[in-house]
Amino acid sequence: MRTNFQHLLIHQEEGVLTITMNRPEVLNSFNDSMLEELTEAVETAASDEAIRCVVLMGAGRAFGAGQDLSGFSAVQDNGEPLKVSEHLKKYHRLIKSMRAMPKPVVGAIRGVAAGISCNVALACDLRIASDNARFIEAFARIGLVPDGGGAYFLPRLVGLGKAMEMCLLTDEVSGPDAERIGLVTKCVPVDEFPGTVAAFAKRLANGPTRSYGLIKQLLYKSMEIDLQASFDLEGQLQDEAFTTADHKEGVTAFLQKRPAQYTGR
Ligand code: LHQ
Repeated sequence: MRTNFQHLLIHQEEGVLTITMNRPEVLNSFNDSMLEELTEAVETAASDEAIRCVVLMGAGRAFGAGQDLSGFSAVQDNGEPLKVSEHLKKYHRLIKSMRAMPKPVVGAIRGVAAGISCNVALACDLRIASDNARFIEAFARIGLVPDGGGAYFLPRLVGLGKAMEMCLLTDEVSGPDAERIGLVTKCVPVDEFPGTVAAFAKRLANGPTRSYGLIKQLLYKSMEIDLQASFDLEGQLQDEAFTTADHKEGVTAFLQKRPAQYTGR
């Protein structure tokens, strides 16, 4: 993994890759370059066996404020109307890569997560929030619809009623409320946030990584298929999990009454 990104900070330690979006002066809102760099970092992490958990966070006081609106206009430089759907395909690639990543992706949300940054946070497998977190489905504030998978992820996480409320009213959801409605795994005081995120990520990085990757596949796919198809998929994935070194280690450790030492293989 290269570390010389213009808009990302990269830190790798003990199986945890922390990617920090780093445009704090504009609350880490996305320009093209940060979006491309983030996609590259995520896709590189996917195939790097030394990385067993990815943490995504923002530098400074925010997670992210969505698309950088200062450089974005409905009319392009050449006077042609902008086809936003073409631009959105770049976000879709990022989000699909996050979901397909065969290891856990943790969103670490301190401060505001608005617009498409909120939805990138929702695309993570798990989320930890600080108590000053603010989740805002800000799109309707500027006359847009939720993009970046918000309409897909949000109702699945919190139910249609709450999702509709967040998208139509665009009111902020605080970190404690996000924990209460199941939008995040845990909300902690902001001074405990770095330690909590690090411990959470380390726990995941020390887990049975291949099993985690298969669990992601099974849960995400099962949201879209019927019971029989889910049974078929669970059989196929369990056949694969059964052959892993970590499964063998887990059973051996259980029988020997000791903690398992997973290697991610
Ligand atoms: C920003 C931004 C920003 C530039 C804060 N851009 N500078 C849309 C269009 C097309 C294609 C793709 O998809 C999308 C999806 C989207 O993401 S649409 C939604 C875009 N995001 C928003 O509408 C949120 C805009 N930002 C805000 O409403 C506020 O900044 C929030 C509520 C996020 C935070 O408020 P505050 O904590 O009060 O901070 P602030 O407003 O003072 O912002 C600090 C600075 O960051 C400020 O610059 P300045 O030079 O005055 O210090 C802002 O202009 C800048 N900033 N968001 N998206």
